[in-house]
Amino acid sequence: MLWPTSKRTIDLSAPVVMGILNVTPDSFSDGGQFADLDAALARAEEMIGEGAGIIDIGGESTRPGSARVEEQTEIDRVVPVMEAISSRFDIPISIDTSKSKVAEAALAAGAEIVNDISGLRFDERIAEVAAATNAGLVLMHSRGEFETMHSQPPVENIVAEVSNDFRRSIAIAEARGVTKDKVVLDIGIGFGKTVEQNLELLARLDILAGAFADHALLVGASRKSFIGKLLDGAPPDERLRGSLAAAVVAVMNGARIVRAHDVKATAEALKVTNAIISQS
Ligand code: 8Y4
Repeated sequence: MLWPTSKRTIDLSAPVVMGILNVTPDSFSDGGQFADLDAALARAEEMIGEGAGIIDIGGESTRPGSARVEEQTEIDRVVPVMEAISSRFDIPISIDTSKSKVAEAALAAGAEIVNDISGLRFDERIAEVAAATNAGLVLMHSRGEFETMHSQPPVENIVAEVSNDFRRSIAIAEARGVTKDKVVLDIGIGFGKTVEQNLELLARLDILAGAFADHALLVGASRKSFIGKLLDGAPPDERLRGSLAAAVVAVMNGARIVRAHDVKATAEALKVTNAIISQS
């Protein structure tokens, strides 16, 4: 399986790790812009050495309780980082945003994939911006508006809902000029889902992989709260082993890309997983 972007074709025949690079301000840092940029570059280089195949960069936190960030603020945060990384390293960069203006600026600064956690529900023009440069487009499933997406009432059949919403997102993307081969789908672990629904989506991912065989699937379970809840309230820095279990199951059930904080551990676990799958 291959994923064409504006700059290259990404080989998805073996699992790919998408490393997470947050450029939201750190309340403990007072080093200013140069220190932030230097830290981002160092982390990007480290993740590349650890086996990342894509780096996902976001300037707006989507954690429960986070406020929306102004468009220009988000652009000012991500663009210098994208320019610095893309000029120094040959690695695909995705822009984690649900705003078309931010996506446009990021693509001009060296990004080649748009990762939209709203699946085109917040700003459909994201699709036009992606189409204009032949960028890759990740359409993630989520429920509710930005402020309420982590507190949605549970739905009766989560696999059916995700499947219906995927169809809707794909139709918008295609209507606005994105070709099918550019679109990767993501079940959106933790976005408006109960612990049980997150588990069900991972357990039944093979159904979605079969139903959407034209599209690669991406899964991001890394350090998410359902893992903390299953591990007796473990904090995010104690969720690595649980995150690896989720990543392995996701790939066993058809995921091609895994979004993760801990790139080295995830890449190793998925290398072994893929060797096993390839032998069957
Ligand atoms: C600790 C740290 C615990 C971060 C939770 C989190 C996804 C995504 C996010 C995903 C895609 C997050 C931007 C939430 N999750 N994009 N983005 N798929 N495609 N929370 O699952 O990492 S942000």
